[in-house]
Amino acid sequence: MTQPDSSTPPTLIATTLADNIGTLLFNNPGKLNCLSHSLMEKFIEALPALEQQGARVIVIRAPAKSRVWSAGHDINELPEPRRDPLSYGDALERLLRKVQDCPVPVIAMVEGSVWGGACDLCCSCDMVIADDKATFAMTPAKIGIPYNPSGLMHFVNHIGVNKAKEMFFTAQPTSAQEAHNNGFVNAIVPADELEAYTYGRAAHIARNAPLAVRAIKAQFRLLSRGALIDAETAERIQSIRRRVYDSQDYAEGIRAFKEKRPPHFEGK
Ligand code: YXS
Repeated sequence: MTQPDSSTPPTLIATTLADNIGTLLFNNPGKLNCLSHSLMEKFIEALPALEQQGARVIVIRAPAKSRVWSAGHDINELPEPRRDPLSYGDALERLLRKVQDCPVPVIAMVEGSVWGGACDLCCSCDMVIADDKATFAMTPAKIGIPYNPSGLMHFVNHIGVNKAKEMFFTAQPTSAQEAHNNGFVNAIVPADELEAYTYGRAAHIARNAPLAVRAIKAQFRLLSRGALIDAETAERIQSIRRRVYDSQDYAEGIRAFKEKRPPHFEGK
C-alpha cells in the first residue's frame, strides 16, 4: 500500500488496485478515521471507481496498526436537534447502500476499535475479518440517536435480535471473540497475520468466475431484504442468473474442472 506523500494534503480515502483486488484505505488517522461528510463523499466515489477499474473484490481498511479503525460518524457533523440524523438521503446511509449494492464482494479488514456508523459499515460489507484485539461498539443510545430501521435490521440479520439489542442498548464495545461467536465477524486472526489472511481470502474470490460471483452477490442482496420476493424480483433474479449460465465463463469453469486444470475466467 503506497502512502500519499507528505507534501500534498493527505487524501481522506486512498485506493490501490492489484491483481483484481481493490483496496480502499481510510486515511484520516488524526481524526480517528471518523466518517466526516467529506470522507464519506470521497468513499462513495472511490468504491464504484475501483469496481469499474476491474476490481473483482474490494478490501476496506485503516492504516496498519490503527488503534481506532473508525470512530464512526463525525459527531460534530450530526444535524441539529429535531432533524432525523440518519435519513435515507444522508451521507452515511448512501455510503452503506453503496457498499451493499457494490457488484463485487467487499471485505472489511479490521484492526482497532470500531464505533457507531462504522460498525454498520462493517455490517454492510460481505465479510468482516478482524484481529484479535478489535472491538465493535454501537453507540447511538449513548449519543441520544434513535438509529434507523434499515440499520437495526442490518444487525438483526447479522447477529440475531437479542445480541443486536444488547449492542444497541448497552452501547458497550463487543470483543472480537464475542463478535466472532455471534457471527458479526467471519474470522479473527493475530494482528501480524491479518493482512496476509485477508488478502489470501480476497485472492480466492478474485480467481473465481466474476460473473458468477456478481450474480451470487446480487441474489444475496435481493434476498437479504427479508421481505417476500414479489414476482418481478423473482424474474429479476432469474435474469441475473441466466446471464451467468449463458456465459463463456460458465462453460470454461465446467470445462476446466473436467480437464483437471485451473479455470481461466474472462468475465464474459
Ligand atoms: O478533542 P479533540 O479535538 O482532540 O478531538 C477528540 C475527539 O473529539 C475526536 N473524536 C471525534 N470527533 C468527531 N466524531 C467522532 N466520532 C469522534 N471520535 C473522536 O477525536 C479526538 C480524539 O478523541 P479522544 O480524545 O476521545 O480519543 P480517545 O483515544 O480517548 O478515545 C477514542 C474513542 C474513539 C474511544 C473516543 O474518541 C470515542 O468514544 N469517540 C466517539 C465514538 C462514537 O461514539 N462514535 C459514534 C458516532 S455517531 C454515529 O456513528 C452514528 C450517528 S450512531 O451514533 O447512530 O451510531
